[in-house]
Amino acid sequence: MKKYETESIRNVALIGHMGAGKTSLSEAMLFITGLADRLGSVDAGTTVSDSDADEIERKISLTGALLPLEWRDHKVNLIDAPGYSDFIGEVIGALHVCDGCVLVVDAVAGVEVDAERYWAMAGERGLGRLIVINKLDKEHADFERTLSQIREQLGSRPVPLQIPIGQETSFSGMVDLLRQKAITGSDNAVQEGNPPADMADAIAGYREQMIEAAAEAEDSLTEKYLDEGGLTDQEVARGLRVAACGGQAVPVLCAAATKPSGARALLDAIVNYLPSPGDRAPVTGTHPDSGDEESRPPSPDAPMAAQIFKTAADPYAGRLTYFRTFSGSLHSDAPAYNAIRRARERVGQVYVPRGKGQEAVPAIPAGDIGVVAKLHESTTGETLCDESKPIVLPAIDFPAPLLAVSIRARSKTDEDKLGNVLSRLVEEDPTLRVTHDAQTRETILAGMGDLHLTVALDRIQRKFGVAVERGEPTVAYRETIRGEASVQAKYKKQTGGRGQYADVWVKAEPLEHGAGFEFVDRIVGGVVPRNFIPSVEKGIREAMERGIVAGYPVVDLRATLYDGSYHNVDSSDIAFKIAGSMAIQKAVAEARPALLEPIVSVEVAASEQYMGDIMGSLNGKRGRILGMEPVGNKQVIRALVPQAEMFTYANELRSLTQGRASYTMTFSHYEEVPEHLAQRVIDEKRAAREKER
Ligand SMILES: Nc1nc2c(ncn2[C@@H]2O[C@H](COP(=O)(O)OP(=O)(O)OP(=O)(O)O)[C@@H](O)[C@H]2O)c(=O)[nH]1
Ligand SMILES: [Mg+2]
Repeated sequence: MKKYETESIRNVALIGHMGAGKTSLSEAMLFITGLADRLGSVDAGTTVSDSDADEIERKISLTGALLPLEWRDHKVNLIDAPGYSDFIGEVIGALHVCDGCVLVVDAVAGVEVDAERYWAMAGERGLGRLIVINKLDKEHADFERTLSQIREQLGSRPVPLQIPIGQETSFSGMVDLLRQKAITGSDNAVQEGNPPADMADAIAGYREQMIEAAAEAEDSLTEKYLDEGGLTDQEVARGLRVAACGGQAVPVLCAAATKPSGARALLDAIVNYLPSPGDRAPVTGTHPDSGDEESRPPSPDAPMAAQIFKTAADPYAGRLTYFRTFSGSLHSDAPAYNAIRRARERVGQVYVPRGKGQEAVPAIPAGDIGVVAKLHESTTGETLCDESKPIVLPAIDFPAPLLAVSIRARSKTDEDKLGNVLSRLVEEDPTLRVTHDAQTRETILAGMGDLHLTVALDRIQRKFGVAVERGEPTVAYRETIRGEASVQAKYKKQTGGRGQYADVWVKAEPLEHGAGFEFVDRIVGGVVPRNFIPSVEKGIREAMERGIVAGYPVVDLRATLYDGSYHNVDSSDIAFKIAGSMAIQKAVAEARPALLEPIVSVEVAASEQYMGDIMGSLNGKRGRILGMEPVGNKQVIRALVPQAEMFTYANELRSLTQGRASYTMTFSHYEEVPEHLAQRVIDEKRAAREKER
């Protein structure tokens, strides 16, 4: 691959609801650019992107695939993200390092719930955005209906750059509205011609909308349009680029990925309308020592700053680290500095994927994305930089897990390996967490949902050869407080020789939902010596992590250390840690503790006749119905339901509707568990611990 300037790079995430056709579309792009010698298919398990055994088996994407390709003297770093919301961590990682995205929407199913979610995430991050309406060749495809869903559900202004010629089985290509040409045939043998005569009105109407959207994007274009009543093709393109980058309007393209049709025009649109890394404002981070803000421009000559967005365990190559260079250049066989760990890394050979293979490169300059094997220290979210110009870029915000299962190795030998395997798994996937319940002696694996955990357990078996059994699902309850309490805790022990002494006063107050934990040090006059204060905090944190009332982590709480006393000889770190732990346990117990449970947002789609039964069953699960609306020939019910009630929903819904309904479930927020149920949860957890003893 030749060398590309920052302006000629496009980092683009392909996002969308599960099964919309992202992988098929990526495969089509690889095929027409010569990086795949034949057009692979998801159904046959032959795509470049879905190449893991578990992706092939399930026919869905489970990880984001980095697929660099070259088009019209540009380098396009495509990241084909999974659609299934359990794998949202991969979407977040991809959006973090991309400047633009393409939302793929299924013309049959329309705009679905995860499309809405990922679209909003891309918008919040200020990415340039395009939409492709795919599967136009499929029965029940509807271009116009999808456009109105984009307007209503995504709250965006769709501006078609193309309109389909025919639809469903009669789909034969599209009209390029800017050039007013019909593009037919498959992508590797396209034919251009005059548009069908009966489409003249539609073309004129959509073309007008497109020109207006371009004119409104920039003041000078608006003026010209108003004065002269038109714009040149170049001006339209310029306006569309401004609109796509700023979000005022969204260029929409057409595709039938598996034909393949639409991939060429999509690549053109990516190059023409999405931003380059050079269009980005400088990245900002902090200096690891002073904490002062630092910024780095997207220029290959500036000091280096690169961020890791993905870590993968490759059975042959070992640990693979995917990174984007935001500033400067990350060179092969050169040192790099991880400022947060204060560690030097030896970077080996850097490379970029190329189709199913890879290509070694001397460096990854600002704006580009690359891979390196066998870094020892650094993991996902961390920054690599010049040691003389250290910077820490903001961490990538991955969501906390929602569902947990207990796991157990099948044999003693596997048990010995399990710990190591789990830590590698967690390193690969920042949305997985492993905890050990010291009291029940269980290992708990927590993730984003059932499929996420199933895939993780399969990987333990398949990739690392360790056989594991899965226990009962457990809800990731949390504890919090509703009131305040100020308490004293004194830890004092006098056993021959040196004793132990620590005395602290701690106040606990509730914080708003999602605020986490805050420790405030209000000690004056050295009544608790400076050097012991971190131990108090540590004791508090550890007790909160273990849980106080029911053994679930305590969240959304501020602990203020405001008084205490010490002993010249007997006070120690450990004594203050124990006192901190005792204090928070006492304070939480007195501050009206409450249990929180995860609430999921559920969307069920089925035909009208099943609506009554579906609503009845959701109501029976403490669900709150938010609304119902027709989508295509179905009704979609939206509801908020406690996750604890939803474990067997797949089976229930199947029997309620003879398998004719589908549903999606995504985490929404935490809510207090009603009092009468909370006691039961606490008792059950206690009983489980008793049993293990
Ligand atoms: N008829 C038709 N089928 C398509 C088209 N695009 C994709 N498909 C089929 O739709 C299914 C899902 O396609 P994928 O490319 O895996 O979709 P995806 O968006 O990558 O799915 P996830 O990664 O699992 O979210 C496969 O069976 C494809 O063959 C299309 O344009 N027309
Ligand atoms: Mg896919």
